[in-house]
Amino acid sequence: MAIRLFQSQTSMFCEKVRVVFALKKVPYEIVDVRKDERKSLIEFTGQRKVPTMDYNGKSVIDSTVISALLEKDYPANSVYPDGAAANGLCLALEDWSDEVLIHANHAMRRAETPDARKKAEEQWATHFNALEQMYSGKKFIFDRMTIADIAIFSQLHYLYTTVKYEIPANYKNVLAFMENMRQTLKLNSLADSFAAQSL
Ligand SMILES: N[C@@H](CCC(=O)N[C@@H](CS)C(=O)NCC(=O)O)C(=O)O
Repeated sequence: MAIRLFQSQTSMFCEKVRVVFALKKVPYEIVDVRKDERKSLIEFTGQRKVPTMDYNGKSVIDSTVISALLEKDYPANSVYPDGAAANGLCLALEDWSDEVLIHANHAMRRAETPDARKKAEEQWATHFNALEQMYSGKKFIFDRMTIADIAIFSQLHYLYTTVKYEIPANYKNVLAFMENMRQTLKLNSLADSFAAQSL
């Protein structure tokens, strides 16, 4: 039995999960769903979404569920903070990133008129303002890198690599966070997607 990750290299949710696998040093195989237009994924799970994990024959869908399961079965190098209060806040921030920042990414990517672009930039300004304060004087939101940082990084990284929008220079803490993540994940450049199997 083995672990397989059905994924696509450009998906931000897949990148989130790849970082969790790498931090925890869990060996896994990659199945690139673009190679067969998701045929093997649909055969295995009856649905199209990535990331999906084949966990020794059992299908596990959704980056949040996959990360939580890996944490339970591979608790070393935890990606959640200590203590229930911090953990609850971390889960809320993971969800905010996955469910809210994703829409700002889609809005920016799909903006075809100056008005739509302006609205997307306004959405991002709201989020950058929140993030700028979250990362004030901190490398990570909690006492170590957690799933909240990883989820936020994945969305901001997608904004940079795929949407081709650069974080404005006045958000110094957000830019410092991205540079810190780049170094921690050993990326040569922020233009690269995270591909390492372990850190
Ligand atoms: N909440 C899910 C979101 C997953 C998701 O939206 N995946 C996209 C790629 S980024 C996908 O596979 N879309 C294809 C589809 O829905 O058919 C997660 O965290 O894994």
